Amino acid sequence: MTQPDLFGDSFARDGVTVLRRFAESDDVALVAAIDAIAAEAPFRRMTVPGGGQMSVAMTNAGVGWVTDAQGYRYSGEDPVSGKLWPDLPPVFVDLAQRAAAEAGFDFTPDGCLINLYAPGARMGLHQDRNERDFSAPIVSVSLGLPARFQFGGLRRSDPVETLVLHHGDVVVWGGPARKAFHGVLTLKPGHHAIGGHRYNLTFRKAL
Ligand code: MD3
Ligand code: FE
Repeated sequence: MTQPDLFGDSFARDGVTVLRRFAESDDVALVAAIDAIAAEAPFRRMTVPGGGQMSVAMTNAGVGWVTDAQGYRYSGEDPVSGKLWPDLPPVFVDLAQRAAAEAGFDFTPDGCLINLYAPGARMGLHQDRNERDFSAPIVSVSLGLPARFQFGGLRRSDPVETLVLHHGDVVVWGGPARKAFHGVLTLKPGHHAIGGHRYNLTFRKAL
């Protein structure tokens, strides 16, 4: 029998490229960019079509992902302010392009969804399928407290593997991985130099 991956540090699935600590040297610039975005478009806990409120707080740069009673969609405008989402900062675009290139993709994102997990926040198993072009990968960047990320298959009922994502880890999700079910287990409290929370940036080609 295969040994369970207790440390979550090895993970091999078709279409998944894990770049450990790839973003670590940019962390200060990334957090400053997040702060600047959040000053214009504050983090908010969105409502899902079923009427519940997400535990993860979100904001966006570039093309933004939103949910409300009407459903999930991408939009150029922040529904809270009625203004365009802040532009994608160059430090975001550059990082996403370099990470995607490591995985063999020529990728330029048009949007970034920024997730803020306070302790207790989680994200249930879901697929990302509001994007127009599934040949483009999604690039994810983790900052702050570690998360237990769950990666399944093409059916909700498929078994999931747990991958621990640490500060600075970047993952490129393309090809067969792009439509896989995934989620994040409840964030445990802890201490980190950037604060007692976790950010996840997901770079997308939404339109
Ligand atoms: C695999 N975010 O924003 S990042 C999301 O940690 C989302 O906040 C999680 O799932 C987070 O939609 C996970 C890793 C990730 C992101 C998008 C994916 C994995 C993915 C899309 C397709 C397949
Ligand atoms: Fe997702």
